[in-house]
Amino acid sequence: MQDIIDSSVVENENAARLTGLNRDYAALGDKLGRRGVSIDAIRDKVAAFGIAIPSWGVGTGGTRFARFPGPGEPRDIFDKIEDCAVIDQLTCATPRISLHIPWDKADPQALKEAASRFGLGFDAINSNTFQDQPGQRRSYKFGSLSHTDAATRQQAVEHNLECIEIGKAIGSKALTVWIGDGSNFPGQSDFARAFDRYLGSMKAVYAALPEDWRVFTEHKMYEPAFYSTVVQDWGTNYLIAKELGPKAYCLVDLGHHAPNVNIEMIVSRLIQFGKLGGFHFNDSKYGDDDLDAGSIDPYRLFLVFNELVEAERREAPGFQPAHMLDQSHNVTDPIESLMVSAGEVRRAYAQALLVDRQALAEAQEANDALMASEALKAAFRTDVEPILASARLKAGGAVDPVAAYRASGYRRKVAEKRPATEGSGGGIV
Ligand code: LRH
Ligand code: MN
Ligand code: MN
Repeated sequence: MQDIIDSSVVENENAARLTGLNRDYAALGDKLGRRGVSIDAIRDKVAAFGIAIPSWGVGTGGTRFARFPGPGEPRDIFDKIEDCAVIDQLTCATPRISLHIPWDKADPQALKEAASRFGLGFDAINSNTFQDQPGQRRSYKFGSLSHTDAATRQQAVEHNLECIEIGKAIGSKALTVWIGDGSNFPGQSDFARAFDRYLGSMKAVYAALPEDWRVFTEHKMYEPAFYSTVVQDWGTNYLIAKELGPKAYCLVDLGHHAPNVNIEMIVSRLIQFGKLGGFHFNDSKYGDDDLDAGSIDPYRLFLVFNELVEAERREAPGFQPAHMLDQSHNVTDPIESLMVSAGEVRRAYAQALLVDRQALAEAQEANDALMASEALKAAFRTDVEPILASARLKAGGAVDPVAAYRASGYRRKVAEKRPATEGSGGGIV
């Protein structure tokens, strides 16, 4: 397996931090031991927890108003795979990439070879019928899988079938479908008929899924349609998964809800009824901001993981969620953001593993609201960084991934061979 960052850089950076880490790990281990928790067992669970990197996340995303690209932007999917390899080399937390078609379209064999050189695999494959592509016969301006025109729907179905074929060739085991279909004016669309058309199209996609595949449908309350969206919330998403059958699951993108919506409760409901497919992790203050995971409301991320850990503990039927990031980086180096975000997701997982489940259950039974809340807060307040760092170190990664990345000069080096790209306005202002 090939390393992109010189191993001596990582070793030197780690050596400078080793004594401190060992002391912090021992102190935390002592503290957890008094609670009957084995720090090594938590560390091993964290080390086994992988998060998929979205291929589109390693380029500067920008907003719909402008994009300010940084130096050394990836030119194509093969550059993106290399950037993903750097993230995984240093974090040892991101073994798979989630591709978006047609953005990442290339010879599947070449994709597979490029990824496996770095020990990477592919997670869910994403279809795109929310944009028109050059030379496309029919436009998605007024919808895709739910379009009023049967030929446009058929084109969108065929695109999803092609994604399944590509996914099969590269070793994906799931298709994620998000559509921008909806309306901008009251009356523009008949809600029921549009949903019927969508279900009809998705049934055709579902029928083409291989035996061991799953399909994830992703809900989103608004944007690009600003009055109504065909797959607008978890309720509609659940109906879809139920209508389609056992291979259909709901995908929860944290940014796709109204502000203050209780997402952890949505997660609980989907788990309870065996339909949680996975996540697009990110954070937001206002809407689908696509900010870095854990950067605004880490407690919410922890509360989501509290549900996941509880489901894992009770071995909830059908519980096998896919964990993917879906972020847009506007002002940071995307590699740094993704490394930190993968760490934040693991942090929430580690903290949730520390919840005293018996104390929580007893407080719930006794209607002791304060102690129930404290059981969660005690775990959330624990600084689990030594656990995360130790998991990385043991797997051959960096104690401090951002420091090692900066010391490596990777961005400067790729900037020499990757030409600068132009920033662009969204053109919607
Ligand atoms: C839509 C979305 C969806 C797309 C991605 C690029 O807002 O979250 O997952 O595929 O962004
Ligand atoms: Mn998403
Ligand atoms: Mn989104």
